[in-house]
Amino acid sequence: MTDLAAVKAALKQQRIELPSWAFGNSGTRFKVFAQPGVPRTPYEKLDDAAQVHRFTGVAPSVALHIPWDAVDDYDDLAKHAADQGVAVGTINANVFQDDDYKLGSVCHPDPRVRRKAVDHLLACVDVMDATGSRDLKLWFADGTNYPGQDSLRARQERLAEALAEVYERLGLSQRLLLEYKLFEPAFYSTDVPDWGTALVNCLALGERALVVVDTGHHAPGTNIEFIVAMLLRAGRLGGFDFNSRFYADDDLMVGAADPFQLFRIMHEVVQGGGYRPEAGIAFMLDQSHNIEPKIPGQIRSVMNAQEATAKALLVDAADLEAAQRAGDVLGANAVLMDAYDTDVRPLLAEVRREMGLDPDPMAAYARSGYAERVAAERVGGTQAGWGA
Ligand code: RM4
Ligand code: MN
Repeated sequence: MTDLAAVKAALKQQRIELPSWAFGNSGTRFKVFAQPGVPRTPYEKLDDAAQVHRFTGVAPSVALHIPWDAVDDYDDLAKHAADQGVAVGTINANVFQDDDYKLGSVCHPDPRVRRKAVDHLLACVDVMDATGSRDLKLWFADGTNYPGQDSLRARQERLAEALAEVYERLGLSQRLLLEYKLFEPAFYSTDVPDWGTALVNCLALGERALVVVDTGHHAPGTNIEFIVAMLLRAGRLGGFDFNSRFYADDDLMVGAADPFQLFRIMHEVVQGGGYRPEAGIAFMLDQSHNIEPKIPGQIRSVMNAQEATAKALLVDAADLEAAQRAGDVLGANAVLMDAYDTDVRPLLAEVRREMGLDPDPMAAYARSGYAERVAAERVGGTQAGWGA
């Protein structure tokens, strides 16, 4: 029997980090569609993120992307976040939108460009110092489009060298999270394409170097929960960038494409001890709301993550283990499916009520009038966007 009180307690202490870029305009390489009321500054992005936390109660931190969220005074930005009831979370470094980075950033063949990229990563650590952020998240667009274009091995040397310099600069309570992605924008080779490459690099750096699993960064059919189990075993799972994919790196709402996969991932997290706060795993969203309204898109995503987590917490671990040990294939599968097939929405509504929240965050946000208010207030200026 699963202990319902313990499940509820675990759901109340869940933490999901929101991406600042989810609140700005975004799109595909074909078109970025503007929406009314979109933030014009990093401050306004934090205001919007605070709404998601206000109605869900489990999203108290916001990841920044530098330079998209560059400001003059990071202390002041962190103070503004606190005033809104949220905190600045992970710092994401952007070394993929400058003309200099055409052939890569930290793996670029020209040492001048590599220096520029590493200097930006070091500047991101300065931002972390000012905001009190724990994690520096690195994703590199580096790779090649044509066989022979550059030496695959030399690029790995350059990558290792750059990462070592950044790792050295981190404070003892700061961590380096290395994210991998199968392909895109490079189409022939990518310098950090998979969890193996990310893990090998992290192992060489030290114990505060950890791998990030972006759920959208795998080939179709990849068993992501297996990767999660392996990284947890190795003590090197740093966090997740949650989103959904149907085809490539679609950045759709988590749990929208494959809620069963999300459940299986959360099951491995729970069974592997990764859900305990001491495990330090960062559960982040990395999404773009290109055609749907952004704040409700984030609220829905947080709710989807909560539902998958609730189901994973409902798995009867003792029954599952007994069936597994007995070699009871169908019995073990049934234990898992019983949890997955549970409608956890009433349980989550109860959890929210007990947290002093509205049981229906989507409806409560819609009623709040926030969307209408910011659409009226935020006229003039330049809307934030992901800069494509
Ligand atoms: C990348 C990767 C990074 C994200 C950028 C915007 O594909 O997922 O995590 O910061 O996109
Ligand atoms: Mn990501």
